[in-house]
Amino acid sequence: MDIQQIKNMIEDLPDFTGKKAVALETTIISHGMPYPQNVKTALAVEDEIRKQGAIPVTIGILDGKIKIGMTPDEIEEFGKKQSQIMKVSRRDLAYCVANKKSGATTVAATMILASLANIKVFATGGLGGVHRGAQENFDISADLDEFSRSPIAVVCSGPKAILDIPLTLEYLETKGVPVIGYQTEYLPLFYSRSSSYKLEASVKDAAEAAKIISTSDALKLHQGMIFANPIPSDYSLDNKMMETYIEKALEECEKAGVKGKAITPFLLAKVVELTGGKSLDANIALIKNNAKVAAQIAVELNK
Ligand code: PSU
Ligand code: MN
Repeated sequence: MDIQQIKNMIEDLPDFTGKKAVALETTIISHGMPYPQNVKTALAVEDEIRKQGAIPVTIGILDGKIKIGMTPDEIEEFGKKQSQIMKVSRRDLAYCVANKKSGATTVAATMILASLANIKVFATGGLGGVHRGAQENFDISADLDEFSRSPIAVVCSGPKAILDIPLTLEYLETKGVPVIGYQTEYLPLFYSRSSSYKLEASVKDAAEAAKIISTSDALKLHQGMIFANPIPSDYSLDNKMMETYIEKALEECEKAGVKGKAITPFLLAKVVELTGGKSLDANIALIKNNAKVAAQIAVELNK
């Protein structure tokens, strides 16, 4: 593939301006969940979006070709190949495309590609953020900086619980990123519905959320925002109990000497193991719920 071909490929990307589209990432499929639950979840999430009258757009890179709207077969392939597929964040994008590799996009990379296709809303599980011990290990997810670059609203259940939550909130504040509670005044903690972190902003429904997105665009802020949507109560796990599992997972991560982008997938898999699959059920429930809310916001945005 030469540079001209790559340029043509990007010009050929679909344009979702004025369409009720919801972007979906692929790292959660390939690196965030085991097979076959990952594929089943990815397809169920798409259905959830269609049910609300919106268009699901799963994003990934197949042999160097950017796919904005993957087919069920392509999703199946990503789910099966798992870590054989590159985990692609902002820094990996150009390398992956130029070398015709297959890449599963993180929140950051999905925000970039979704914005290229003029998608305004994106649903995921939990955000990357500032890791515990970041004062020493400098581990801060590229997801956070992306919010000050790509103009897309991300519906999630808060930062992943494995992170340092207060530092993540501080970082987002510094970057000027709105963190808005969806029907809650407190930050949801991924596996758990609530926390003691009081948010500065909240909305009561999708119409209010859509109004903030349109206002941000009208003000030409050209940045993303976060809608933090709590996990459904039937699946919410106890904060304190999860903390003990997370600490154990962090210890094992350190012992195994896991570094860089492998850390988050390692921790998520460890927590699934330690909770006997309960955290996986929670993760599946919350992402479906986020997809539903994201679709409702996309519908409101295009009224
Ligand atoms: N949330 C999940 N599962 C995941 C992730 C988030 O429930 O697999 C992924 C997302 O793709 C997110 C990435 O962008 O983890 C963050 O990785 P890192 O911390 O290495 O930036
Ligand atoms: Mn990291």
